[in-house]
Amino acid sequence: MLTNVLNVIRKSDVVLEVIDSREPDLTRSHKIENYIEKLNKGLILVINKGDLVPRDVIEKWTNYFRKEGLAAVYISATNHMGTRILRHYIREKLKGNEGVVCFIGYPKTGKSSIINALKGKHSASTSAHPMSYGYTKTVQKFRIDSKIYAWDTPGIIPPDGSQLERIIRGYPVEKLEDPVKAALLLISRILQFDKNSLISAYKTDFTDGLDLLKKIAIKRGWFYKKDKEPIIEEAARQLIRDYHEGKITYFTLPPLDNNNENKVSNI
Ligand SMILES: Nc1nc2c(ncn2[C@@H]2O[C@H](COP(=O)(O)OP(=O)(O)OP(=O)(O)O)[C@@H](O)[C@H]2O)c(=O)[nH]1
Ligand SMILES: [Mg+2]
Repeated sequence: MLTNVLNVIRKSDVVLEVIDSREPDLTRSHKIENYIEKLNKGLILVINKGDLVPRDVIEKWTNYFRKEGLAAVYISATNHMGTRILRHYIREKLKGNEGVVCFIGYPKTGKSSIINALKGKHSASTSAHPMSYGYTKTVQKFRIDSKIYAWDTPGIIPPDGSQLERIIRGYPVEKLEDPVKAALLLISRILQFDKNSLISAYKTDFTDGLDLLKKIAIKRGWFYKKDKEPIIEEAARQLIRDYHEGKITYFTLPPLDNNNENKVSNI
């Protein structure tokens, strides 16, 4: 899988690393970024799912990455926000020449959705009901304008890191040995930032993570036949899927710099 990512990077002129606006830091891969730098390829950090966080938050992240010296742009593939600017960034990196770009990133960050948004047509299939990571399995090349071609996919970076990081990075839900433990980790992460995001996603208040999973199972009518207990494992898998499909909205903030400066516009 990783070989695929590296191969597609080698074949491309510009690499677009797609990250999630809710967790920009956790969905970045420094390992892959170092590799791109060594190959001297142009890199653009694409902060996707911008519709899930307030505009000023995503601008702060964009500013933070730009201060690191990265070309960063925020978009929402589903709302078609920022696609014009992204196209502009790609053209700039290609210096007006014809070229091939590739989209890489952890599973479910929205690589195929961005290609669709750039093309304006449904040409790269997306995983609305992701059953496994690596939904896009074949290498396909799409023309996204008269001079720019794009590879969809082999750009999937295998989810690595701590248990929480692997969940946020799209580790396949059906492969989780203990989905409840995984969902509880994700819930406690979200609770650090915004309990209301879970209350409004599931239309119920709750005392703790386990209580939320029970309530989700009860609402959906998921009960074991034997003892009529709620199937919290199924609720746990559902919550993780909902997270990746963008049904849970919360935000994290970048570390503040010394000047407390965070404002930037997306141009
Ligand atoms: N809210 C929101 N959801 C998005 C956005 N972009 C993608 N999604 C959702 O995120 C999920 C994954 O999108 P894909 O485009 O299939 O992601 P991918 O990175 O190609 O996924 P893999 O090919 O499986 O790695 C889908 O449920 C999309 O609808 C966005 O900008 N906003
Ligand atoms: Mg895909």
